[in-house]
Amino acid sequence: MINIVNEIKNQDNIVVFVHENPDGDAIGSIISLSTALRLMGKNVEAYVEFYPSNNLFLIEKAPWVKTFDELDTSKVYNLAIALDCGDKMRMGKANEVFDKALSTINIDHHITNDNYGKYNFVDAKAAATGEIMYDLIKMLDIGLTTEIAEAIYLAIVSDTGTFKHSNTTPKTLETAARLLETGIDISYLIRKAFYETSLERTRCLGKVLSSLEVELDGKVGILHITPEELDNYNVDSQDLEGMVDFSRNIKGAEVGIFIKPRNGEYKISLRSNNYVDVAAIAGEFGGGGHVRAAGCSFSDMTIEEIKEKLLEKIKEQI
Ligand SMILES: [Mn+2]
Repeated sequence: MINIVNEIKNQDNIVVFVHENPDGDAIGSIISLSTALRLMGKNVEAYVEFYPSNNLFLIEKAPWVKTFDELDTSKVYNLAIALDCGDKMRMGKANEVFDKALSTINIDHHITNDNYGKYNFVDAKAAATGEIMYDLIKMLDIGLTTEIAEAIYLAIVSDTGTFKHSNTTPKTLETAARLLETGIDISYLIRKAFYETSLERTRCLGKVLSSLEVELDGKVGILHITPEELDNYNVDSQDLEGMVDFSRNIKGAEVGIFIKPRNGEYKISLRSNNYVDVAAIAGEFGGGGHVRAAGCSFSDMTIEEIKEKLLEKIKEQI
């Protein structure tokens, strides 16, 4: 980590990226680090693929975080920093800019990360990249402002499912305690990020739930929505986040699957409760993630064919 701290201190003209389809950890990490770099007086730019609607309330306070629409892929930065991005290709369009940068840093907590940066810090024990941001920002000698604390808190509660997933460690809670000491309004933050929802999303959830099927003696719950069905609802693909949990929360289920359309293919969310390694299953199909939460994509296949492929692999672990 000290190499990374020194590199950041010595550099200027910095760009920060996170993975495509950014989640709360990605958003919280990019806001917290870019805020800290600005407080250090650095020229810093930050780009995400799009703004997830449930995190807009925080992004609005960090107007320098732009979307890919404004990313100039020909620009050469002195330093590019990738956060929460287990695979370089998951940066999407930003990957090209990352490659061109004169120096690169990769900070992440995905166990599958292959250290693609010039400087790397990958801690698979960290519950969220936001947890690493807390340590990094402290080492950069930047105080914990309300803005930084809110962003890191969002990152941590997003990846731990508000401290209920097994990745939550004593260190996670200690970090959260330090964030709470700044006086941030955590109940407002959690309501905005996790519970407030649109009428359209609630209606779409009804459709998704009605697709439920159970397989392998009730050990696998499967949800899906087709592109045609999705067209009937005014929702974005990020509005479908979290729906997968309904399939793994059924009593007796070990694995939950949600098959949803995204960019002309099917994106698969996989979750497990106790013993199935869904990262390994996603890995079989070119995806990745964590042991209990992973994802992959399929193109040119029907939902039935996808289910069959996934069940074949899941069967080996059940
Ligand atoms: Mn993460």
